[in-house]
Amino acid sequence: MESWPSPIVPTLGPGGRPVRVRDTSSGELRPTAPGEVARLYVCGITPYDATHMGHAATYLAFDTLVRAWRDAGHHVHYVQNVTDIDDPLLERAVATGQDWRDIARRETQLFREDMEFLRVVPPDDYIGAVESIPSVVTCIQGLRERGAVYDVEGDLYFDISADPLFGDVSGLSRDEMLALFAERGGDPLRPGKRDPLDPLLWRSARPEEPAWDTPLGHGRPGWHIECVAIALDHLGMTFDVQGGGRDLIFPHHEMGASHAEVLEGARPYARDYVHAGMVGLDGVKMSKSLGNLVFVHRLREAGVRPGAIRLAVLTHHYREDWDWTDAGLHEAEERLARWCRAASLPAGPPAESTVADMRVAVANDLDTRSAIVAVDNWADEAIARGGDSGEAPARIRDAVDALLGVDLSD
Ligand code: 5CA
Ligand code: ZN
Repeated sequence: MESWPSPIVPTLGPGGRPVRVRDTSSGELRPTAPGEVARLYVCGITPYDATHMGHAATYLAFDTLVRAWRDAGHHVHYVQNVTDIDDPLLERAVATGQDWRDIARRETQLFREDMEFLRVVPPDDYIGAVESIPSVVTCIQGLRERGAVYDVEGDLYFDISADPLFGDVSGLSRDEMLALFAERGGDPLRPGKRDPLDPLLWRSARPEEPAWDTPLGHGRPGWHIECVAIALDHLGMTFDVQGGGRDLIFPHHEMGASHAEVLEGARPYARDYVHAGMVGLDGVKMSKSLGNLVFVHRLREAGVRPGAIRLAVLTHHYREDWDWTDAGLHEAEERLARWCRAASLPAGPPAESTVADMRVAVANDLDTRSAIVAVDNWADEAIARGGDSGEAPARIRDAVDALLGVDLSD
């Protein structure tokens, strides 16, 4: 699929720091990306509705990782999927009388426009589930050769007992897994399954549902195997970071790791599993199914600047759960105005220690909050000095742009 145009990311030269992130599986803060190329997979949208601030916050978290890695001197190979065939799309199509393909096309295009507006660095490979069906089929055939697939009335399931290390991504108890599996698209109660937690790999064709002719029969892919097929195709085994929101830890990332490790007979699937917190509205997780949403395109249409949206998100640590509020957006707009004012003065305080503090902060588990405090301090001093003496603020503008994606010149 087409990705979206990239913003220009300034380079800051020597002095970038090695990046550490918290890995969900081990619970540790770990150094990332030992190689020259940092390999990242972030789970993309299911395009049945517009991008809300929860999605945007998750993509901004991983955008910060991309920027921190680049600053540390890595080339980044970034892959993201689009779940352009799945139950929620088909349900929305039935509910609204539209073609599921038109919904997917329209909402994916809106997502691209939102990401471009927010100055998010695009993935190098932006891959749809539908275009990946041949790869999904190859993966399922490979799992079948390893004895990890069985049939329930024509649908194919993954046998989690094929993976002796099943559960090591989430570290959840079986009861917790069962509850989340039922809540997040699983079918623990279906008769004929060997284990209630076994996930669907392939769904045979149902009347009125789209299906593809493949060596596995007429049907469509399950969810977890979609991301595995795309990640293995484009990044290969043992890539650096598997990212997404916290709601994907179980079952999605647990199942993905399990599929890939059984298929490849190697581990780990990803070195680190990194998860962003959930963004809510008035104390409730923002979700398409609940309808309590703040859409990026609505803010865009209301004339809110992308830098203000970025700062409203990046003042929170990416791992925390937080609520989107008008007050938070207003505070971010005021901060952006103050930063722009400071950066437009002819001279200001020396930049280098502020830039160094920002680089340390983002490399330390994407601590954008501390990076923002460093810029606040610089801006306060610049305004207090009144622009009479000191350094030109170009270096600060570059660092704010490179690391936080905020353009102070617009
Ligand atoms: N297509 C799948 C992933 S393969 C999917 O989860 N799509 S989604 O549209 O539901 O979510 C897209 C991304 O936004 C996921 O990483 C998800 O974890 C994240 N996300 C969803 N809701 C929120 C929220 N309220 N706060 C933060 N992140 C969220
Ligand atoms: Zn995914």
